[in-house]
Amino acid sequence: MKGAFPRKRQGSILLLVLVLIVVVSFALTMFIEKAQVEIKGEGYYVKRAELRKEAWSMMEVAVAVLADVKAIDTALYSPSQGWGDPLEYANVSPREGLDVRFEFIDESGKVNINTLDRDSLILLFDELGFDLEISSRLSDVLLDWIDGDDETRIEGAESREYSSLELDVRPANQELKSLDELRYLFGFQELFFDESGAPLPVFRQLEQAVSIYEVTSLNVNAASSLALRAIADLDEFDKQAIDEFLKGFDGQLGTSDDNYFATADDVAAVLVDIPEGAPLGFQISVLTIKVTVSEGGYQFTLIGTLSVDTEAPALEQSGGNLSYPFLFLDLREQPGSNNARPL
Ligand SMILES: [Ca+2]
Ligand SMILES: [Ca+2]
Repeated sequence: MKGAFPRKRQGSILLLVLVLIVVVSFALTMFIEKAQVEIKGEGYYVKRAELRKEAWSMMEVAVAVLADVKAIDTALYSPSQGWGDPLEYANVSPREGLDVRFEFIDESGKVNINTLDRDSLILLFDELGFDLEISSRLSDVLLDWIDGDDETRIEGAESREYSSLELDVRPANQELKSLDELRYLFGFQELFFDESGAPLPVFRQLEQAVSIYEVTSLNVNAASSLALRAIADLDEFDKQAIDEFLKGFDGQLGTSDDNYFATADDVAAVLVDIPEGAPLGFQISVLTIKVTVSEGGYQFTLIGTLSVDTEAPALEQSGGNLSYPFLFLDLREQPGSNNARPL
């Protein structure tokens, strides 16, 4: 016997050491992986903060450009006035590597869904391709959601009907605050959203035709054919005449010779037979600006809706001298789950 331990004992110590090495390396690997995930997470927040700042600055650029154009032309009619590309207009270049995209949505070219009566709603859903049975059901459900009472229309739904659902949903009994709210209404979810809750193409079509903002006269420069039909009583022929005028001589939209209606005479010249009392205008009253900045596989979106006719009240700190050119009706960052995500 030479060693202090018998051979068998030495074998089990060796095994113990090996096991320890395996455990330690496993723990180390786990630690490194976790640290990597945390570093990635940290990077995400840093990037989001950075892109948020850029998006807000770009929103300021867009608003400044709109204010400038409005000061010169006295009103906003259409991006063809030159504000469609705010960076070019203002001669501002984003810092290197940053991609900036602007999207303008003229809410005054749409119908306020909250004020449509049953017949107009049925027409709207019919235009979106639903049959009469579905269209009239959707209309009743929507009207019950908006009306202040708790009496169920023939095909509608009030809190009694919603109480049979697993989800804790009740009619708002007030106007829609956002079109996204529609996902909670009976029947709308299946028809306008997919199983994961993402909007279907028909929801996008709806968004182009209606809005939740109060618009007193429809801007002919941006009016959807549905809006023209539903509230101005115009037909497809009139819409074609309008489109031809907007396209300019080359017959294409988005080129430098695009026209826009800037006076009542312009409208009268193109639409010879305007139905009496049709609420037709040629100016933008409510405009949504969507700014998306992206860099290095991350993007961030900021959305603002402003009333073009209304100046914001003067700031008290400026002694009443400094006022914002427009009144923001809504300003929101795209919900966190969709914002600043790696693309
Ligand atoms: Ca109701
Ligand atoms: Ca009701």
